[in-house]
Amino acid sequence: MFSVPALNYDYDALSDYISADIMQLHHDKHHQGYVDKLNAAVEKYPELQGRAVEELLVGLNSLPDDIRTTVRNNGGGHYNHCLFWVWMSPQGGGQPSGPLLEAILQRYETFETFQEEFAAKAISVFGSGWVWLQPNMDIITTPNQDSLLSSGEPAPLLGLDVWEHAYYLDYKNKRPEYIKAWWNVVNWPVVEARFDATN
Ligand code: MN3
Repeated sequence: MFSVPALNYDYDALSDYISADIMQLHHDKHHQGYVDKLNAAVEKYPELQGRAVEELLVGLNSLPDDIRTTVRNNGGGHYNHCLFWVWMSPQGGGQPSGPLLEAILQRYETFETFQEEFAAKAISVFGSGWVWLQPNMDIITTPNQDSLLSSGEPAPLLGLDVWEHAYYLDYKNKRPEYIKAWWNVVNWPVVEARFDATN
């Protein structure tokens, strides 16, 4: 059975940028909803039980027809959100350092240019989706809760949820303001460790 991991910080820990109301709803209701639907789908197939969510997403096309879309949406939602919670921290913000910063600068010349390109991609997502930084420094988007793992991509280094549920209570329709604020909570040491692990 899959479960929603506890946050490493209090619901109000990011409240200068993301309110406790959003964090609680997003974590306890939205993420829990993905987990409940994922569990209900996998329950029908004993042979799938015990598989990691990553395995299910990588092998999406070989899953039984009747649960493939459910796993795509809710397995993807579970995987994406597990990462999202640890990509944020009340001690976050600033810039990365070390090899990750070097790779960003090699590709984007300045950290600010990287942030601008990431924000532009995040703003470009029509409707609900995510924007990702990949190990090769590409910035790409996915619709809905689609996981990069299902399209043969490596696991992302960093990602931002641009579903309205992630920001609407605080920022209303102003997605660019949410993106700008979010940089202040990005947990760069986690992103650096993910990058180091790919090299
Ligand atoms: Mn979300």
